[in-house]
Amino acid sequence: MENPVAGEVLDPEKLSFDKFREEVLKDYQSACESREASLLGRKEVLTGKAKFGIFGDGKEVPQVAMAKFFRPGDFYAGYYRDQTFAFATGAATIEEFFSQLYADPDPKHDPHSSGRQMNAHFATPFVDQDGKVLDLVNSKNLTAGLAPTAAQMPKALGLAYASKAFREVEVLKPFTELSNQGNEVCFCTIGDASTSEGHFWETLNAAGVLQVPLAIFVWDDGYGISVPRKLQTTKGSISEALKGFQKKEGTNGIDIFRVKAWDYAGMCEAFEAGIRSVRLTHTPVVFHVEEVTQPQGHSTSGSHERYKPSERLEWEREWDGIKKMKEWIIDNDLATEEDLNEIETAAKDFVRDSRNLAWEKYQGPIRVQVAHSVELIRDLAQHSPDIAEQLQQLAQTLGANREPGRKEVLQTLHEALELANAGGATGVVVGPDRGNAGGSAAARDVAAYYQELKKENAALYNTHLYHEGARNILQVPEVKAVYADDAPTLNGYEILNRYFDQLFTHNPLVLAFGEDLGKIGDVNQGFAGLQAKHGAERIFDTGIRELTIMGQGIGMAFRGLRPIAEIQYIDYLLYGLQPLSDDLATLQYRTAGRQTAPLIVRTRGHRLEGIWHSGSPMGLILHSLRGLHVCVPRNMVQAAGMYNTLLQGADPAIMIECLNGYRLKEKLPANLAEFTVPLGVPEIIREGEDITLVSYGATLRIVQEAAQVVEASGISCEVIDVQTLLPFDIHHLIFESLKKTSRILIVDEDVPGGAAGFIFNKVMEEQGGYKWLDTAPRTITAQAHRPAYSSDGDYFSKPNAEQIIDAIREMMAE
Ligand SMILES: Cc1ncc(C[n+]2csc(CCOP(=O)(O)OP(=O)(O)O)c2C)c(N)n1
Ligand SMILES: [Mg+2]
Repeated sequence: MENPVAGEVLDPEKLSFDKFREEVLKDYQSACESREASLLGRKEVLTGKAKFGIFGDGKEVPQVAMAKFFRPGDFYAGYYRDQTFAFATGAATIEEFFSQLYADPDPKHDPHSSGRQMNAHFATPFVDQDGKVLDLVNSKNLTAGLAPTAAQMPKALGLAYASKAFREVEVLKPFTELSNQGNEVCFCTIGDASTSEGHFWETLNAAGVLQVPLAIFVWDDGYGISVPRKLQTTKGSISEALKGFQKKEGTNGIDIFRVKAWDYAGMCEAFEAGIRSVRLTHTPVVFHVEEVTQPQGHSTSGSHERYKPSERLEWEREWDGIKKMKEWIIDNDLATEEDLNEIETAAKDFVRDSRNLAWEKYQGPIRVQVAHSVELIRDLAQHSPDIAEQLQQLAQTLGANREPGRKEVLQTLHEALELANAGGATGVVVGPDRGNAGGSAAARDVAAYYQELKKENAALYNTHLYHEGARNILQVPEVKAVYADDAPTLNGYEILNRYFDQLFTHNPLVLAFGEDLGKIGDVNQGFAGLQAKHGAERIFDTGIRELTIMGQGIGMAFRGLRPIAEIQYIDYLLYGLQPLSDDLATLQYRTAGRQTAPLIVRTRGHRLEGIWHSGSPMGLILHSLRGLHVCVPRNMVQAAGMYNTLLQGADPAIMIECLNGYRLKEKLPANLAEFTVPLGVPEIIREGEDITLVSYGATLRIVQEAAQVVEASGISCEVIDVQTLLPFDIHHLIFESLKKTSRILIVDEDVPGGAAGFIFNKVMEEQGGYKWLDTAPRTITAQAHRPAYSSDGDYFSKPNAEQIIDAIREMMAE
């Protein structure tokens, strides 16, 4: 193996003195520039040019030291304090930092979030517009920041785990475009207070067990906003509290370093040794960086004088890292005070220029919109004498706005149109869609521009929830399942088992893991025997840790793998929901499509037995996981087809298999590894004329039972399986069915108003289904309480066939 740690040297004996000095001064310059960005950034907020700011002042020196050891191919998962790291690694410029602070939506100006995230949430590109993974081996890779404390931890585990997989899984070794033999380290940062979160502990425990190249830097500034360390951490010290995790001879575990944030040389030494070791041995490491300061307090939302005692504030001034670094440089004769003062002055100028550029770039296009709007409104005024004065006033106010936003432009145009609508003497009328209908030519021009800007803004603010390029899920071609004449009939779980066997044979990038998934092949035997066949590195057991199983999957998916991560029962999804909702579901949106992690979450649910083994929290899933696809196959053949579809796309998804479907018989398709079930396309599984019954998953079997019963009375039911809840019926097939039947009953085993409410909204409002109704539409759902145990409990808690039959009869009689 190539020496993975070559080049990580800051030893003056190995570098020429000049080179060493140059590097130190460059670091000093980076630290000073970053400090200036913090100081100026805060001013921008206080003067109203930006809405909110959170800055990295006080954390500069640790971060320039950390950045020295971050190599191309490495990954970063951190939080909002790491601007210095982003600047020092070249992942962000100071101008971009200000663009993001202003929320500039132009991706050329804020390439990290296109104005969608608060400042200091950095992200480098991971995929191209068509969802193809970029050359991550030769770039420094920052995964998109997120605000919930410790939310970076779960994905960090997965980013590091991928290196282990690339190093150890035989079939992954040829993927040299994705990994350099697993030599990549995931750098993860966290604040001292955020280590109180369960995320931190679960991640650390998993990393200690798994032995992955994860380097965690704890920025210990003694506070989480106003709450001091002693209320956060056992023994008031995270490295003390972590001692039992320390790796020893012959054990697994992690290495722990303690360093001081003002000690530039000490940190360089510790980081060098720690990173060298983690890269080589995959033993995780924690750097407890103590005595960090926070000169400007937590954020622009308040002042730290409210909670920090004056002695602490005094201490922070005295032990400011940049001040100490300056003293160290002078003491070691690396530069004179004058040299350093010059660097500081240059840093001020540079940051001010960057700020000015960012502001101009942000305001430029808006000013063009303002100028054009003013012109159009003034023109309208000339043609509308009765409202001329008010229109002139509108134009005047907009034109005089010194810091206009896109919102103000649109609001002003709308107001002008409202005035025109009110008529005045000209009788101007512009349609409610603000389109080109009616009104004078001048009014139509205003309306047309309003429309144009609305479209433009929608493209800026309302795109990229899902992948929009060549690997868009709706572009995956449909390949129908084909059956041999003598196709065997198997149990559902056996269908899946054969499917996964073929999948793991053909697709080396797929890995599957979860509780009881490896050795016994999952609790319903979908993977039975497959670990022995495909290897314990590809199909494996994990600890009971849903949160970090999800994070592990997310991180691996970031790195070009196609993980299938299990939640054993859907009822336990809540434990893993936070990273799915906050991180995964928002990822493409918050990076405007530059990052994606196409994780497939596999779980099983719907009716079985008892409060925690029969859940169907589909409303919860639908409303917390926009940004994932939600697949609810009625049987395992449909599930296999959906897996095939998902694996061709670039989006994440959750697959909910029917718990009570594993032992139902199904015919085995001949093209198991190839056929696809298109997402968003419902299937009519029983044709009928009188009433449309809409459902999915396990409940469909009860719906079919009911349809069968009422047929004897001459009632013809059309039964529709929606197949996927997100996307939902993209061709409006349910609407087409309603045209024929004029009656609709939605059956769902979630709580009242859950998924049934979602379907109702889609069909009635989005599809306009109400137009064809002869009777009031209905839903039948589970009860509001959790389902009681046993068959009777299930019967009286979940929808049953008799309820459906009665509802159909009532609706037919209405
Ligand atoms: C889950 C969650 N809870 C609360 C917050 C509000 N919040 C933002 S930062 C913060 C304190 C974090 O302190 P620490 O981890 O020490 O980082 P520091 O800001 O001191 O660098 C809190 C409570 C949040 N962002 N996320
Ligand atoms: Mg803190």
